[in-house]
Amino acid sequence: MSRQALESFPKVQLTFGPSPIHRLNRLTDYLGGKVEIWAKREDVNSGLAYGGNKTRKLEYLAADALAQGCDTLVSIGGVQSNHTRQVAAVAAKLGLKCVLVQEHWVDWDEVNYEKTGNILLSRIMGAEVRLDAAGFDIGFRKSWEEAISDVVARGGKPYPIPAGASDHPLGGHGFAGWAFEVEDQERELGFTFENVIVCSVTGSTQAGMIAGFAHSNRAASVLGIDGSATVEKTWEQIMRIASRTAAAIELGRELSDSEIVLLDRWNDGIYGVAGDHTIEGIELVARLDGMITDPVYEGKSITALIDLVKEGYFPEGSRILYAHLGGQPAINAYTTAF
Ligand code: 5PA
Repeated sequence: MSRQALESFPKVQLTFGPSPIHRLNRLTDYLGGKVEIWAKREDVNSGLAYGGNKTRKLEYLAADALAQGCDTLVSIGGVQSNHTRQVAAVAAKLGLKCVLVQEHWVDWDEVNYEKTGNILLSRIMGAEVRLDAAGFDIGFRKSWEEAISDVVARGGKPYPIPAGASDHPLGGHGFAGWAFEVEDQERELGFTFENVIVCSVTGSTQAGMIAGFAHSNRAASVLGIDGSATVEKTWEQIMRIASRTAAAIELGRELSDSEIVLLDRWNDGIYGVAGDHTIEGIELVARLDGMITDPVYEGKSITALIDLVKEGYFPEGSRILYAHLGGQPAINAYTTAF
């Protein structure tokens, strides 16, 4: 039922199609070989400015923007937001204008922080980039509302996209589709994954997965790894978006609290900065399997996965799926972390 309901929502194809799944052989061996580590690669899901998890979410929001006749995508994030870079790419691809509010979410004192990585790519793609002094918050912002009203004042028609394309009626749809896609890929592989590991900040990636997997009662096997360090707020946002998405795709029941799993041990106590342990995790996976993860998001979730395997959290013989959500361009703004 859920799957057909999701398919009734219009979508613009922005990804290449199903993202690849492969085994991380050397990491699996390094961790003793009793638990198999696999990765599903949203970091290579599209040819649009390196893609990532937002590109998959934006397939639904972009269709809505076009249907409403909007001419400008307006969104918000930190200075090194991956999300805003993906919004800029989608706007370029669809021939729309783009206004981005880039807030001071992270105190990272590196000379080129406001010039390189994601923000550089957004500028190259022609987005209007507005730097704003406000700190980290996944909620709605005044600067964002101003950006929207400025577009209207200029005679444009804005399509507002909240932080991470999350707190939006269509925010969870992309990753509900991801869950169904995993189930198709599992059929081809001939086995099912015991757990999915995913980094959560604004929440709709995990929320979508939960709504999608809930139809086969697998939602609680999605282990969210908090990267926000505002854990309660993120948990509540995941619950809200998962419930909204589940209703939209006709799950036919309420979600329970136990289906929203958000682990808080790996956020390093702060959004946007990696501790030594996270840096070790990033280097380990890079050196073993050539897989690059970033200090803000994926480095934290891959480190969580490594620690959980070491701690014996997963029973022997488990196959774990690491959702790689992208984020590598930001590394260029974090050279001193390495
Ligand atoms: C982001 C988010 P959610 O926000 O959907 O929970 O996803 C977390 C996440 N991994 C995980 C990567 C690489 C991400 O970019 N990034 C935000 C951004 O502005 O880039 C929304 C915060």
